[in-house]
Amino acid sequence: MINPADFYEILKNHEINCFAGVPDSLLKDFCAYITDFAPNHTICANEGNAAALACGHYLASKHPALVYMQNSGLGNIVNPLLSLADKDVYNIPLLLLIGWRGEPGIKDEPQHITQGKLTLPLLEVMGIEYQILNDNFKEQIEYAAKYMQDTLKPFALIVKKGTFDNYKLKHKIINNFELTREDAIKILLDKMGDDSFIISTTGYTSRELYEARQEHSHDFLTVGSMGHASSIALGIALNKPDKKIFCFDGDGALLMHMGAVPVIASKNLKNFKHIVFNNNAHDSVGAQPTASKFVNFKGFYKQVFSVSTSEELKKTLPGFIDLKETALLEIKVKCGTRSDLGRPKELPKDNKKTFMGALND
Ligand SMILES: Cc1ncc(C[n+]2csc(CCOP(=O)(O)OP(=O)(O)O)c2C)c(N)n1
Repeated sequence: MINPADFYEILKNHEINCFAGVPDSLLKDFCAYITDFAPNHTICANEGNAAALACGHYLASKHPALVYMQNSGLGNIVNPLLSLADKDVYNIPLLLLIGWRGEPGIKDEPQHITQGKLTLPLLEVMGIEYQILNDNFKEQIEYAAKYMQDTLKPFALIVKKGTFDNYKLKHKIINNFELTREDAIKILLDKMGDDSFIISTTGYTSRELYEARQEHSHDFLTVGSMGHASSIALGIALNKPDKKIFCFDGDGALLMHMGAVPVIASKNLKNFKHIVFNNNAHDSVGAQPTASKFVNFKGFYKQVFSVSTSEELKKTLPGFIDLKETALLEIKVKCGTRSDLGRPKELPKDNKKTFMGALND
């Protein structure tokens, strides 16, 4: 196992001292370490932003930055890798640190299986050289640094489950909000009525929604595709003007593809309601901060509500639900979930089938 502090020191020795990325559970200990110690560390809204930031860092410092991400972020990063950093475009080096979810032979959730199989082939087809990170990390970083210096090309280190030693974040986000996300979900379900359809975001939100309802036919639990739940909901709401469509979002997911918001607003839908559980963190992968503290949700739609207690939530809900226009409800919640939180028992394909059955009934 690699001690995150040792890994960080070796990177620094090679003048890799800018860090940018989107958190991942496999990288949680390293992410926590740099959150506590690296002066030049930016937690980005999506992986493409992180690659672009790294390119800017290189332009200004002549040193490559490290971009960390879960392999599901490869989709977001392909464009800046191929049209910015690529050797036939600006030819800019950056060191990718990629958490390998869905590694073949290791049991994982359905949304990681194909991505896991294709992680190495995707890098190969993009012409990105890589190594699987192991205990010889000193030599590996040395090799990567030399490769990047000689070729000015990106280089990737792939991180298998259990590669890093434990490191516990010291600078934890402490928000004192009263509500847990799970309590907020229960209050929402109580007031929304059984005929409402919910498209919920990836991570704890979907898992908690699944546990909170006995009957799942009205819930589309988006297990992957972080940041796209609201656009899935939009596609449904446009087709079903008589059905009440709710999107349950996270602040990290909302920020990842925030461009969806004005597009939803432009549709002027009566039946679309957007709800964001704002804990200022990527709670599902280690509670690393998001930038949501710096966002004023008030401008997102014409009607925006913000609550932080169960009392406020109960008071606000009837008016919010009955509004005949798209609106956002920000629910400020604390981080954390139950240690015995389960996962949906049905496969995503079965979820789709029952959901479509109810929606098209
Ligand atoms: C494209 C992509 N990048 C990264 C991840 C890893 N990931 C899964 S859940 C999550 C955090 C989501 O944060 P937020 O939406 O605020 O919800 P919370 O976990 O706080 O409830 C991340 C980064 C992912 N699934 N997809």
